[in-house]
Amino acid sequence: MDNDCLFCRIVAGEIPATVVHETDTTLAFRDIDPKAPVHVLVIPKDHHPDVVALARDDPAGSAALLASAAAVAEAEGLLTDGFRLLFNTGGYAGQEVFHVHAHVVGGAPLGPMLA
Ligand code: IU
Repeated sequence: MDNDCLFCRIVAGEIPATVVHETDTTLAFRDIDPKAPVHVLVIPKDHHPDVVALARDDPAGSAALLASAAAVAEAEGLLTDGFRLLFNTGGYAGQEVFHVHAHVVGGAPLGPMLA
């Protein structure tokens, strides 16, 4: 755990979040500033700064994160019409929280790309 990391502190229960899915290694919770009717963040409980580090350092954790994102999409009713699964990675992409997180976004037509 990184005590300076917001998402590590959510995993530790120190900061509240609306949790929608949890496994031994992952946690999914609603984004506080949703960009669509459904906007859930899916994270590994272990700290990795971005998806590149996760893929390099924890392949099993990468697979678990994708499986949790798929479970969230199904539970949120997104499989019929589709959804977006997105990892902002680094400054140019606008990554703000440096604990890897998958955005599961859907529930309405999204257009070609998130703003
Ligand atoms: P990004 O991919 O790092 O840009 O996304 C960070 C997301 O974390 C962003 O959509 C925020 O609304 C969201 N978020 C949150 O859900 N809870 C928080 O306490 C904070 C940010 I700070």
